[in-house]
Amino acid sequence: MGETNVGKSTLLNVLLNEEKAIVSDIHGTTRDVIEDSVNINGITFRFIDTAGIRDTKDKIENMGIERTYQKIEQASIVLWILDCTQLSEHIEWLTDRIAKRAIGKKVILVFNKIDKITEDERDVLTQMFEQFEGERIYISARERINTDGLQNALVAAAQLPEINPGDVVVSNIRHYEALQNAHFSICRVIDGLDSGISGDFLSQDIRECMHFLGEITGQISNDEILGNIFGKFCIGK
Ligand SMILES: Nc1nc2c(ncn2[C@@H]2O[C@H](COP(=O)(O)OP(=O)(O)O)[C@@H](O)[C@H]2O)c(=O)[nH]1
Ligand SMILES: [Mg+2]
Repeated sequence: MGETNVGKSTLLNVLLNEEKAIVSDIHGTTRDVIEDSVNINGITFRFIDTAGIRDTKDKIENMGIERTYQKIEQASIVLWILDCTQLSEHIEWLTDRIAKRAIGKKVILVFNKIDKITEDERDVLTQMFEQFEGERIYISARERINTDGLQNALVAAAQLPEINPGDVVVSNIRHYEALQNAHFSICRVIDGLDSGISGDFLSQDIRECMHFLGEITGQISNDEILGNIFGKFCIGK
């Protein structure tokens, strides 16, 4: 999201590697939401290009702006695009409109059109946004400067857990559920030990934990598991 003409649609096209959205220097070109998915480093991102936020009397454009606000609320990561050459009095106005809708989301400030400013001007920008806590990144969407840096920032913001070669990966949903249940019962045992409850109650939870582990190791085959297997493999009982 961002104001009109900052380069949101240009960036969408770069990220999707396709001329999906219309780019022009006319303010208010994008009036409706344009979205598509793309895979970056194994993660599927759904990018949503929105109508630029500005004060306008145009009824249709205002409907588009309302949709922009709705999309901010739905998004997990908000890319707030700013035009380096047009950092205006609007920033405060815009902050008011965005901040309250982006609570709890990752906000990345994307300074676009760095091809048009000098190093010194960039330093001034950094100072202007000093109090802003979110991550910031400098790019040129049109000239494709540091757009790969933005992609890396997006992957980092998605915060998927890293899988290392030695890690155990649970790929079967039945195993996953059994492990979770085993975990819950063993937590109850630990709580019970802490509060000093009697051995009878503890053994009940320990037995339950063993039962769930047994569902994985194959020592227990109850009706539920059979039901699960028949359900999954479409074999008649
Ligand atoms: N110099 C420069 N111009 C850009 C850059 N990105 C977009 N533009 C231009 O800015 C204008 C508005 O772009 P657009 O993507 O339609 O902006 P939107 O309204 O935010 O979607 C167009 O003329 C683009 O060619 C950039 O990185 N550098
Ligand atoms: Mg646009």
